[in-house]
Amino acid sequence: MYTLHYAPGAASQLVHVALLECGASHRLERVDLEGGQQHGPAYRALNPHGHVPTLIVDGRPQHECAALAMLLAERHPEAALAPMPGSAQRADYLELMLYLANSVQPAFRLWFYPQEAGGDPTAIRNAAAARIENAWRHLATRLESAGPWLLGDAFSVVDVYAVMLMRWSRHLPRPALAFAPLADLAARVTARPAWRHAAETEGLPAWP
Ligand SMILES: N[C@@H](CCC(=O)N[C@@H](CS)C(=O)NCC(=O)O)C(=O)O
Repeated sequence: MYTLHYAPGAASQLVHVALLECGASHRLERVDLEGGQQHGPAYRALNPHGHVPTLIVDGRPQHECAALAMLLAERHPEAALAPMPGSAQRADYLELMLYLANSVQPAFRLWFYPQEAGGDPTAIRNAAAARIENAWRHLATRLESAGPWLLGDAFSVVDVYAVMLMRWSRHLPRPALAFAPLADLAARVTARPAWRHAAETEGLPAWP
């Protein structure tokens, strides 16, 4: 039994969808980000960064949404959420997960929390939006040449991760859905029962 500390529509959504895709037994604990619960001592004891998600795995709190999705894919191989070591798609899988985690998600952090970077918030947000738009271009090109999923023929946690981030761009100057291959990917992922169930449980407004 896993416990996911989450906030609606936050980085925890990737883990929530992955748990459902795996059919893994779990319970949810909502963290009130607006009320600052993530900064309180009880939550900081679980997650010293004061971020969601935190996933309790075998009694231990674990962090980082990308790592948690990869861990779940590994612990539940029957769900086929990731290419296993030695398979042909493994290198692309690792590359894309780390690309989303290292290049795309941090740009969203700058967009949503420009004050953390210091400097002029408008300039920081403009730079973040440009980086995010470049990422959409890169992913759209990839899907055009080798779709329909980001790893080609097989759905994986990479698709869920990308679509979660795409959703975050809905109020940016050029949202992901402006790119036709990405809009197609969003439609595929959000039609899956796991995404729909997570979105409903988290109370997210309809998207796309
Ligand atoms: N690197 C972390 C980042 C998580 C993160 O930025 N979470 C945001 C919500 S999407 C958060 O907890 N924000 C609350 C805060 O920073 O006070 C991960 O990928 O899990």
